[in-house]
Amino acid sequence: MDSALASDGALYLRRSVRTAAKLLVVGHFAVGKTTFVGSLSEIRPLRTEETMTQAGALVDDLAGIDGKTTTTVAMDFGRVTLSDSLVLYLFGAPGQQRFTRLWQDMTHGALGALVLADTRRLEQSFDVMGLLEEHGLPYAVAVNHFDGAPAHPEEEIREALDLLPETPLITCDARDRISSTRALIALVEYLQARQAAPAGPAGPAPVPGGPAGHAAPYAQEPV
Ligand SMILES: Nc1nc2c(ncn2[C@@H]2O[C@H](COP(=O)(O)OP(=O)(O)OP(=O)(O)O)[C@@H](O)[C@H]2O)c(=O)[nH]1
Ligand SMILES: [Mg+2]
Repeated sequence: MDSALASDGALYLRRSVRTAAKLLVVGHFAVGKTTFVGSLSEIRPLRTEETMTQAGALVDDLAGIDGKTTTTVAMDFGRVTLSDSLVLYLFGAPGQQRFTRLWQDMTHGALGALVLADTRRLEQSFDVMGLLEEHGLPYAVAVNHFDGAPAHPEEEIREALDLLPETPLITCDARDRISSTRALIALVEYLQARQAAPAGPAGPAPVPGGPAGHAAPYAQEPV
């Protein structure tokens, strides 16, 4: 796949774009979702940040996270043109329990998700992985590396997160565009490989939220 960001700083889609796909960027509180979408987006990302309050400190665990003063209260949105013909729309979805209802809308039409994880609080990723499984959305996991966070061998992280052997596991720095792009490409390649795989006896896996049996990203004419 041509992994170069195709429209650096561009506002409008390239005329060559033929396929658009919606992907989610999910993870627990303060794992770096807003940072990730912001690093990657070629348009000014849509953010819904609000200042955190004392009341929020009781439910959102800030241990080990310095200098964070805002939190996402609805979603992040950004756009990445991954190749001449493929554009990705990224939706950052908060992972806290209180946002579960928002997921009904967020998951609609999504092809898959990138789960951001933090090795200091791996167990907090279970809620979002459970939600994705409930919604039938395939996902890859990207460990977002924070300063001072323990670096475990891949096998240990897989085991701790109880990942299937085929689930991609990558590391990234959400502040870095190239690193974040690599993580996204790992997800896209995984989704493409799943769709290219021979269909089982039950037929091709339907795209969640899409028309039944429609196993390819929906095609969209250039805007
Ligand atoms: N060291 C380091 N810090 C990061 C990284 N990614 C994000 N941060 C910082 O971690 C904090 C949380 O990042 P956010 O992007 O706000 O996380 P979030 O998941 O969107 O947070 P909520 O929306 O509140 O759940 C911010 O202060 C970021 O600057 C990273 O890869 N490394
Ligand atoms: Mg956020």
